[in-house]
Amino acid sequence: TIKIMIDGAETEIVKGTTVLEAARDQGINIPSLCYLKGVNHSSSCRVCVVEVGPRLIASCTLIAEEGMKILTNTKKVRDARRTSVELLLSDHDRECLSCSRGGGCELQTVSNDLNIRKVTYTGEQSSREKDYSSPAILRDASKCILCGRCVGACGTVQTVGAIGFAKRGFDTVISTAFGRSLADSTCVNCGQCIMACPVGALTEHENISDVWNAIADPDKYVVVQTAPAVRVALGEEFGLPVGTRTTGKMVAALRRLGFDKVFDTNFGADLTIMEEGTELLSRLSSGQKLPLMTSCCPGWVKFMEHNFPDMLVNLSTCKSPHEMEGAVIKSYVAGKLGIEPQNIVVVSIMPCTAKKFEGAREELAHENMQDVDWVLTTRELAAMIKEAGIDFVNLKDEAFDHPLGIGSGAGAIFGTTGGVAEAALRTVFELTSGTPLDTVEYTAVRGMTGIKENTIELPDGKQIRTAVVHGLGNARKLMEALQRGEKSYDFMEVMACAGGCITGGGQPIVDAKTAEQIDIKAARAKAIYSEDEAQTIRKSHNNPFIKVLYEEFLGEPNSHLAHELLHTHYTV
Ligand code: HC1
Ligand code: SF4
Ligand code: SF4
Repeated sequence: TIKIMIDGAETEIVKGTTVLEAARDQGINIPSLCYLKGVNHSSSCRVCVVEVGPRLIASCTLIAEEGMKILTNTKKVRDARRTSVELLLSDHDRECLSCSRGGGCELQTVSNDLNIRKVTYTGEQSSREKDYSSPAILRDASKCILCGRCVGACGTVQTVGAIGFAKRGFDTVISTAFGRSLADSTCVNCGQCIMACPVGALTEHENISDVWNAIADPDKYVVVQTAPAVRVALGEEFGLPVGTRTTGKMVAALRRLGFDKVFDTNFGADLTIMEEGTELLSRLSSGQKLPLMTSCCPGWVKFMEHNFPDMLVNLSTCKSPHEMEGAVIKSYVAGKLGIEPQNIVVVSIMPCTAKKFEGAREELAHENMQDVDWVLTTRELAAMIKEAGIDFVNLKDEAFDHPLGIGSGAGAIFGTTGGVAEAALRTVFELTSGTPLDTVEYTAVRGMTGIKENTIELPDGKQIRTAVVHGLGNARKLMEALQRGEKSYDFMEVMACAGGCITGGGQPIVDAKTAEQIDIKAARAKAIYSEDEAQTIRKSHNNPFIKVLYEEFLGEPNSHLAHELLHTHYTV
């Protein structure tokens, strides 16, 4: 440890700590904008300056040294911070009342905290370009403050590098390579740039009015399904603590919004396990196309298409759970309800922006109909609930509709890293042994380590060498190791977002400071595992309605009909 003086008080800190971290530990709230722990450390905004000797220095990149004397609250410091923020505001589209980031904007918070009451500087305005090309992500340069947090998320964390700084000086912008549209870039639609953005420069491509229109259309039967990770985060949009489970309230709210049926994507996840588990066993016996790689994350699928096209054969042919569920809704359920599939609109509520892109992919259609018509993020669902005037926090719990409203605990854990692997192992193990498993928890695939390796021995002696990866930077590392022949597996679960879907690009946005204080991933993952523990049925093959669906309709896993409806191929 070393000793430093902050505002006249001596304090002992760990060597290597930045002045910003040291001050925040002392309860001194230094404002900042461009700093995002683990993502961006560029000190470009200069809002976090402090006085050290005669100089004003950005505290986010300043490593404290023994004996350093730091002043965080002098007139000189306050004036400099205010000037930096005023300059940002002078070139910012200040239509705050209609901005999607509204009260959650970090620029608004900082400018309020600094008591900025009017913007003194006015002058030339830089780029006002808006890019609406992507079905998933919108970019609005008029809101951009050039902090670089999105560039860190996309380049450093995800290793996609679809967006970066371009041009110089006053003309500097965040842009794609060669100024292409985002839809034409290497962007995989993961939305991690949105999660990093402190303002409203990056948002999802909203489909709220499309869904309101469908609900209002008397000729349409509108069915909604909700992803595993939505229920453990939606409450945050209504002020509930991170990690609150709101499954019953979410269902009640969806009914009040006017959806005709409220189904659970956890059912689709169980169906995926039946299909993918069977596919794994058959690839294991043939020894072909191993490792089998999961295909439920559309960010990962597109990352593969751009970066590892020769390994696309390794992807599971399974559609993702909500796509499978959409296909079942427009075939089996349509038949049961006596409704023409063309008159059914399937809406998926997802923690994910890439699912918007996935929903529109031609590989995910059947008889010229998309399996899923609209995808809304957790944030868009919250916006609809607010618009409808529903008092979410005080809603009484309601249950999902039948028949696609039953999901097992195995389906529930899909929402966190390791969940798909654990769910698959529960079923594959039991189906090969023929006897029930005593312990259902495979803790080896749990936790937030970036790459988790584990070998599972099946009762018949077969081994499944498993790797669980989350975050595309980790996925790239592992894929390159596979290519070099340094690694070899039978089964790989890959999720584009660090932590899995619980921190997907469509989830409630957590500001930079809160993210330092609360372990968001751990809190939401804990809630997901509680969802699993609360179920009496914890294995996909024991879901009673999965059994009925195979008996009445699909035949058996990987049957001809199952292939036609529930599987696809990605090629480039
Ligand atoms: Fe996910 Fe999935 S878990 S992809 O990560 O396989 O979005 O939550 O719905 O489809 O089930 C997302 C989450 C989600 C699918 C499932
Ligand atoms: Fe990069 Fe993901 Fe944002 Fe696309 S959505 S620009 S891949 S961070
Ligand atoms: Fe979407 Fe989940 Fe993949 Fe993230 S990990 S891109 S939220 S499917």
